Amino acid sequence: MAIIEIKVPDIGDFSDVAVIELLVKPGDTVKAEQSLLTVESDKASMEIPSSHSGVVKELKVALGDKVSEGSLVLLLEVAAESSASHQAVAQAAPAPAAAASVAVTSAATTSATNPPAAPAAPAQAATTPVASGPLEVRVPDIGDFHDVAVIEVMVKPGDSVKAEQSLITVESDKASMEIPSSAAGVIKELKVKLGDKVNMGDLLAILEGTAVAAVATVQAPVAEQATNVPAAQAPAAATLVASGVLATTAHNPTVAPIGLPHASPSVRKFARELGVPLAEVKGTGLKGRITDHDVQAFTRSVMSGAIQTVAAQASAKSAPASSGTDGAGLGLIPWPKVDFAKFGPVERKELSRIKKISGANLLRNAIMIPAVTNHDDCDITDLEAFRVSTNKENEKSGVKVTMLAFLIKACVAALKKYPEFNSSLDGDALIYKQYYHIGFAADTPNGLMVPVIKDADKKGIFQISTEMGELAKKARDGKLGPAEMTGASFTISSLGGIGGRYFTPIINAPEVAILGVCRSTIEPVWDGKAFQPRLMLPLSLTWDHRVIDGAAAARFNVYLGQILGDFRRILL
Ligand code: CAO
Repeated sequence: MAIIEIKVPDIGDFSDVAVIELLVKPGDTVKAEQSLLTVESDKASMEIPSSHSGVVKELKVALGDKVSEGSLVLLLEVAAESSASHQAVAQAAPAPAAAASVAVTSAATTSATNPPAAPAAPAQAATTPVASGPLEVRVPDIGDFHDVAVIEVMVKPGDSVKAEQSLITVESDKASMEIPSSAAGVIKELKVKLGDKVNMGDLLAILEGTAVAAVATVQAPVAEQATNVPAAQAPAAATLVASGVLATTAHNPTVAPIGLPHASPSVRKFARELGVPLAEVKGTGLKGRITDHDVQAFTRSVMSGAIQTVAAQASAKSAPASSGTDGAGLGLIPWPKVDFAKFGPVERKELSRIKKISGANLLRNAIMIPAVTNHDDCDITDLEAFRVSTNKENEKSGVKVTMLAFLIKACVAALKKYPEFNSSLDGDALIYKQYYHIGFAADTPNGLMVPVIKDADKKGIFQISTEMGELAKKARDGKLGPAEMTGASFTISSLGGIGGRYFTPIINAPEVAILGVCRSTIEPVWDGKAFQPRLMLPLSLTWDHRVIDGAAAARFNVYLGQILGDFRRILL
């Protein structure tokens, strides 16, 4: 075993950079390439990994310390032969950090065997005026970074930018850096978006306006150092190339860079993987820095319901209809944006007010309820014959009885037998309703409405039919009052007058079940000896699995079928 000193390697022109995160402590076993600490300048943060496997004996830096190339970071206990071989490597390579007894692999260079970074040389001043007109801004030489993700886009088309103003932030798993514009002008077109992977030379933006090519006496960026290409060889201004990471303004570490939460690249990566909005996480690290523990704590709070993300609050508030949501609060990928006009003529029409309201409710109910639908058929041959004869008998009354009125009565009987279908969830409790108010979906020119037949258990088929007719007419005329649409304990959605076989209706929360009914048809039914032509009614019962189980749903449907098959059972 041997103790070796781990020192800050060549980190380019960064000197006196603050230690903002300690990722290890004495006693920790670290692997080669494992990050030890995070340092940060005003434009970039980077993690300093260990070049060796071993056990941390002693930390030589504390949070907030300023370090530069060669600063002692920690003492590491390593296997003796490992120490010797590393010494050899370190000595073989032209020393980027001559004083280092053991070089730590640079976050940017990632390999200790890389040739050394170019000495920090001021980039050449190039204040040559550039003719006005479109100018291409490209990713500069960012060293060994390949396919780095754009994690932030700070400008948009139409924005005026100054030379050296940051345009985007890119991030690898070890470092993040801002890419500034090397020229002043107006952003005409952005060529990258969040999540894009970029490489040196990729086109970032088209800039318009009189501009001045890259800036004088700026220090060579860390990213450029990483390429080990002397500054003199850096891409010239054939096209306007954004210069690299620049230290032009004083950095206040208590304030995150514009739009960029104050966290190290690995923490940001961790947050991205979990879908955590870092801007909402309170940092408990040095000067408000967000640590991985903060991200974990935030995630736990969201999962336990203790807090809601801003996106979740916004989507709950606006509860947009159908395609109106971008799914952000759910961590979903964004809603596809398609220019339909590209494929043919189109016309845009706003959704009706009712569609917007019902859409928002349907969306919430579809997402939040673990719903299951049971399909079944029931024999209504005799009931239909009774309905037809009843209507004939009462022709003069002006009241026409449809199957829906019988369905309402049959459902009330089933709800009485299986009361959980007539309940609502209230936290961890169920509210069993002692009343039977049945909603029925009504198709209106403005969209779906659900009038409610109150106290259906106390009403006869004629009264229910009469009320249904009145309420359906009011719904179609847009004259339903709020009281006529609220208070349902169970809902029926009948498409029987239209057609179809089965469907999966969406539960009308806070109810826990809904019955969908389609058009009855004559079907051959085996009676044990022969096929008989029977009028079969397709049923689709959707239920909330938090409250109801599949067996109960099957029993409900069977019982409903028995009643509709022989309505006398309702008296039993
Ligand atoms: N099988 C066969 N025929 C049926 C039937 C069924 N299950 N249900 C109704 N019918 C018949 C009726 O007997 C009537 O026949 P006649 O014209 O010969 O008398 C015809 O279909 C039309 O009935 P209706 O629809 O006017 O009356 P209803 O009581 O069945 O329904 C109402 C009333 C308001 C519910 C209905 O008009 C309606 O709006 N339905 C659409 C509901 C809806 O949109 N649901 C989907 C919600 S999810 O988006």
